[in-house]
Amino acid sequence: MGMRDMSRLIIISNRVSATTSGGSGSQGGLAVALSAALRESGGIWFGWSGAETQKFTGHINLQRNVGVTTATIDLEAQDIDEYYNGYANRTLWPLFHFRTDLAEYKRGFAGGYERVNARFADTVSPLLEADDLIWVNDYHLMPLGRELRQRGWKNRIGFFLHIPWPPMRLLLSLPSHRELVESLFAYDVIGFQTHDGVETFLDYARGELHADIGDNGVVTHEGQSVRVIACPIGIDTADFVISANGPVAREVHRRMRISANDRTMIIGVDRLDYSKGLQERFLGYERFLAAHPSVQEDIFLLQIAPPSRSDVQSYQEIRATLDGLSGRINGEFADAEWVPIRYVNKGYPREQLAGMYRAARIGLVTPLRDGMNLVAKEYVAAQDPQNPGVLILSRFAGAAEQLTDALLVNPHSPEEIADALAGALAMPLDERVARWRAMMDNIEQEDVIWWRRKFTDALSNTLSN
Ligand code: ADQ
Repeated sequence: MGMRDMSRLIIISNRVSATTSGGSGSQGGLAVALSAALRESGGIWFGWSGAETQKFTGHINLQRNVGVTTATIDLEAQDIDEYYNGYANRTLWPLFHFRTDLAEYKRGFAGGYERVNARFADTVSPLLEADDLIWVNDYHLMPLGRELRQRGWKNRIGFFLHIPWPPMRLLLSLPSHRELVESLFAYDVIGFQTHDGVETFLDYARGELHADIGDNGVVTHEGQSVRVIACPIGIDTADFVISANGPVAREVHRRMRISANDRTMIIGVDRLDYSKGLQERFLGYERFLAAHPSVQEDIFLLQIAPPSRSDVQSYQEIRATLDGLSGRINGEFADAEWVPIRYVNKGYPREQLAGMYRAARIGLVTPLRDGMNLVAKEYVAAQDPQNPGVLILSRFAGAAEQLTDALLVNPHSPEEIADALAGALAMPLDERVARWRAMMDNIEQEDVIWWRRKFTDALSNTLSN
């Protein structure tokens, strides 16, 4: 219908990370892709600046960089505590990653979440125009669509969830689960990473709300309809391939080979988060070392894990656990010339990361739950087509729906991880190439631009609530 060409796009997310350059740098693929979308259609990216202010004023900091306008607000300490560190990262994140043991339910968190969502709606409203396409991102902002409707906005408003949708029985443990889910019916389209996410959402809509499930994923509840779609996020594949072949990546690759001293490298790259299965990964790797003494010193694991959300206690705890575990495994197996795990707590620019992925014979990606997992896709995109490495991937990453040619493992089983490592090390070149080609076909077709178009087309073509 061409609506996409006519409407401005308004992207709203917790944080704003528009790129100032055209592409590369240390920016993630998401920022690159969304910035490109904004440049095409015109529009604004709105969110929290990341900064704290004494008293919330609703003052908007507008900036224009290379065709992209960003609009950011500062939040008060109490907002950051209750909304960001509280409800988003101590309630919803653990619950949606199946960690009911870590989820904390406090009325103050829920109140802060509602307050900040209302503040987002109040402050973004003066920037909106009647035919803007509004795209709300992620679990921090689930009630924002409802807040905008209450302020009279009749635009098409869509919501994309970057993390998994939890099973109904788990979601029922959230005190305000019903209100939260009902608020989603203010949207016109809800996007999930996987078909599994769509099905799990429909389970709740059917089982708890007794909603009507129609054709084409349209769900109707108390007179409001929303369309639910699976829309898996991809990476900026073309750009990542260029990075992996560029001078920075090649230099990193060369230096990694020297420092590896002919040993085979296994790589893991994750934010330091309990959902990423780092502990289970180390234990699986330990199991492999113990079972294969003869190849022990021919391999090593490079685990890159920059700390995140360090104001939250469970993140301090997982960090301490991993410090202890990597130390214990290294102490147990290392000798004067070799350590089994190189454990690094910092981030790297994308070009350097691409070179490290390419230098690794195995990409080890073992989250216990993950909405998608872009590292798995980046690892594949960075490989040498003539001599590609092997991806070992958790069945519980959203990416496993698409990357069925990875070696899929249950990350809770150290034996499965150890077996997959043995299988990957022994895999002949023709099988490596065939598996890599099949995965790369998907990563090329369903890249981040495909994802963004799929979502905005669905939103453009859906009648507004
Ligand atoms: P994350 O949980 O952050 O994202 P992921 O999808 O793996 O997880 O994305 C991480 C990004 O950060 C990747 O682009 C990666 O290269 C980068 N990164 C990680 N460690 C890094 C390091 N040490 N140095 C530099 N860069 C690093 C959430 C969801 C995911 C979902 C994404 C996008 O949890 O499931 O895939 O959003 O929707």
